[in-house]
Amino acid sequence: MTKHVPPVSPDKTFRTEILSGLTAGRKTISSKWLYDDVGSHLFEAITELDAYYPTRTELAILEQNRRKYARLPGTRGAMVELGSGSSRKTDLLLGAFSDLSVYMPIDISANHLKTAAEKVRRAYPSLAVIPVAADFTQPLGQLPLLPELPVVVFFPGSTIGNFEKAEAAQLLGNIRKIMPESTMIVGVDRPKAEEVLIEAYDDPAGITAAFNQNLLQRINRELGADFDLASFTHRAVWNGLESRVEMHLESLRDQSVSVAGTRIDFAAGETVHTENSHKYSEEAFTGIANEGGWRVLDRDSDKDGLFSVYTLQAV
Ligand code: SAH
Ligand code: AVI
Repeated sequence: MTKHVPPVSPDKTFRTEILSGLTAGRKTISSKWLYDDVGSHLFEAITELDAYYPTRTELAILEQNRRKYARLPGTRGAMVELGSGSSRKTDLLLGAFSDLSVYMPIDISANHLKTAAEKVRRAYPSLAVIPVAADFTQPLGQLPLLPELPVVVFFPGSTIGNFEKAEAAQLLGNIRKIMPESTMIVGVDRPKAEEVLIEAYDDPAGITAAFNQNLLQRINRELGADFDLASFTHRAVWNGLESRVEMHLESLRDQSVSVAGTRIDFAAGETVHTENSHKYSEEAFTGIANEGGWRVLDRDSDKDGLFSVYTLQAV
């Protein structure tokens, strides 16, 4: 059974956050809301695209180094995964972590999580699989208690890059507080040529555009809104100052939309900022990890220097 701690997207939280984001001076919606059932499937489709280099690059790094990661103390206890998605990368590690007894995937996308957890259960019958449908930016103290076991936290995908720098350090700090002696394996995307980044976040097949636009469809579905999808377009923008790719939904004309009974006005060219995807140098990520109370043990990258997997120790 999937544990809901606390219930993930009670309509009220979604409604409150969407309305406060759309009525702010600069319209912004947290990227965590991109992941309903449809969004999670679209994300999986993105990971298969030639243009989207992070998934295949991280998978190759994990595969190459998994014997080394299997020597981390936590692998003899419990693995807690943040933003586990399909658990495809996990499967690769679980094959090497033969002494692991508990796997706790945490994800906001409840149905997707349930399906992925069942698959892991079938593949590793002796592992206790405890899926937790939760928003990991909320107090994690409410997680089901782990038995007294060493813990390895797995945080792949460069999902850490979807947070503002200060929030990322705070999130790492919260994790360290509730899992004080743990080690972490965390995937981090690196800065690279702008053309490569824009192609990855505005792919020719339009899957990323569909992923971004699904947010408006979700708001229509769940909040009875009347967004006209043809009047908003996907934009991927490189923000060099912040070293991040930003996703926006740009209004193509002056228009008003009704969201949960509230009228929201858009000017032509105005955007809703829907995601940040930070690209960190070693120096920048080490700074964030240290601020969150973690020491860098090791870093592994592909030969082209596209992506890094760090191992961290809570201090
Ligand atoms: N780890 C997978 C999936 C990455 S996509 C991979 O590397 O391919 C990001 C995942 O994090 C999604 O499954 C999404 O549902 C989840 N997620 C995003 N924000 C979250 C939050 N605040 N709390 C819990 N899960 C979150
Ligand atoms: C999950 N996250 C790290 C992805 C990223 O690359 O920032 C989400 C994504 N957004 C557009 N494409 C993929």
